[in-house]
Amino acid sequence: MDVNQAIDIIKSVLPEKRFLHTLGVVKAAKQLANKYGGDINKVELSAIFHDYAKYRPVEEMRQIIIEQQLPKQLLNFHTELWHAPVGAYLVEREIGITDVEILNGIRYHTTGRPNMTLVEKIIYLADYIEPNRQFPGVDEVRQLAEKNINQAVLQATKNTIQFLLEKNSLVYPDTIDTYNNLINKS
Ligand code: DGI
Ligand code: FE
Ligand code: FE
Repeated sequence: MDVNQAIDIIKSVLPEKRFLHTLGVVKAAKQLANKYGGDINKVELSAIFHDYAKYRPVEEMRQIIIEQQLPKQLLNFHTELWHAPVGAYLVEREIGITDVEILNGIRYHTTGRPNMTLVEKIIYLADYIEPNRQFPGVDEVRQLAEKNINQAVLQATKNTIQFLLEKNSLVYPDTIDTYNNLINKS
């Protein structure tokens, strides 16, 4: 798939603000791929489509999770998590991308997972640090991303878990497992 064609497609399915966020993720992801040696073309396509399903109706996503045998436990957690695995499914079905590395970058961009591939780490981190993001702690993660990708992913995960705890939100097991896995590695 040609990158310009991919950009045109995503522009047509996202509101302006989310499209600008996506361009920021593409920029950050390409920088990380240059620094850490990731496959630029895969990283770029994964970044372009990472939020493909973000605006799908919740009921459509629920049906896809059930019918396509995505993890059932997603249904017991916040619907905000659903666009990542549902996005991976829809990007394959509707866009025709079959590359597992690209699809898994999309699938795990919200929660992470243990033993993430380089592409997965890059998309997860780029989504967190892209230039339009301005939440507390993001600059610290940006600085870590210059030096050590695992430490940056760990800090982003810690910040996300802390943010969820403050809100008394449920924390999805993959998010906790990402944290535990990176603590074991550090
Ligand atoms: O889609 P984006 O807004 O670009 O970013 P995202 O896909 O990382 O989604 C972010 C939201 O997902 C953010 O509000 C935090 C939330 N989130 C991440 N991990 C978990 C989570 N929400 C719950 N409930 N549980 C998690 O483990
Ligand atoms: Fe997302
Ligand atoms: Fe995003």
